[in-house]
Amino acid sequence: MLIRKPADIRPSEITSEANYLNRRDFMRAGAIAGGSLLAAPGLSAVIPDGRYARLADVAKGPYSTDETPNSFEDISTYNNFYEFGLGKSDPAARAENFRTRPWTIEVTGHAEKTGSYDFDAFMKPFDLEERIYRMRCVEAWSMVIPWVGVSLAEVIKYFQPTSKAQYVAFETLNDPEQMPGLRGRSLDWPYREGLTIAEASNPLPILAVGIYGKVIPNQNGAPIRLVVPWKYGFKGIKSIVKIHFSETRPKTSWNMAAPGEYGFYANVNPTVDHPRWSQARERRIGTGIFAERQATLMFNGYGEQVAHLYKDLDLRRNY
Ligand SMILES: Nc1nc2c(c(=O)[nH]1)N[C@H]1C(S)=C(S)[C@@H](COP(=O)(O)O)O[C@H]1N2
Ligand SMILES: [Mo]
Repeated sequence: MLIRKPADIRPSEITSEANYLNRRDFMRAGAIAGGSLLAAPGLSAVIPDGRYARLADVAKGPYSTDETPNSFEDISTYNNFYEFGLGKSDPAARAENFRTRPWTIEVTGHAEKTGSYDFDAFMKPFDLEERIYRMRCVEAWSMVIPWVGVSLAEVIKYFQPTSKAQYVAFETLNDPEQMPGLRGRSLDWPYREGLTIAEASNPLPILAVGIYGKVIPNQNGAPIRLVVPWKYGFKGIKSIVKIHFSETRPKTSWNMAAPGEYGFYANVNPTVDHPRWSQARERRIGTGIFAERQATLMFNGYGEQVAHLYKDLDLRRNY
């Protein structure tokens, strides 16, 4: 399959000021990224296939690491997105034509505001921020990713969960026509994840819509995916179509698939080994096969921001 790798995009296509999009153009750029529009008036500022269109009005957000980010190439070609296959290169190869417009996000459950939102309408109240975060996969590899997104805490506040809401649950699109991996029974589809309201209201998590200042590649969870940097990567559910405010703890995909291996909390914890491997160290993608594995940090190094959330929890049992 022929994919247009970032390396094949001329620098002039992605770095020119003319390619910066305002907020509204970004939404329309997404329409071309989904392949639904071949040409539209007023889109001359958009790079040819729209996919890597730059986002504008992105403020520098708090909590960014100053560690060296992984390359766009690493971030967009080494992925876990089982809806597109189990191999690390499957999502990049198979999600190229994934349609991310039109895109509807349904908000349901115990909240003052609920309803069905077109992606553009959903995004409108929120400000875009860059957050450069470490991501630690439960498989013991890690990356540093410069996300662009909106604060999940702001999103939660906007929908006004009622006092009954104890958790927020998310679901990925479930479209077997577009997602070849759904034919396999690797997980019980749709992919599901969830957080407590307290976790979701912490300032760290974001709903990401971009990487390196550009519209997020399909394989990374376009048009919108969760990022929770102190938890294992599998909490970062991709291509979200449902947000549900729930009184009870939601079922989550990896916990359902292997409850003895993956818990609900899934906080990065180097002292609790996976039953089949150690979680003490991690391989930073891009450092080369001979690079030494680095120590994994409790809460992936974000303890200062989140340890208080778990002061009454036995982190060895309630993993
Ligand atoms: N819907 C969905 N979301 C998903 C996954 C998946 O298979 N399906 N994989 C998870 C895992 S295990 C990881 S490590 C991250 C990987 O995100 P990335 O490919 O953008 O680095 O996505 C998470 N979100
Ligand atoms: Mo992962």
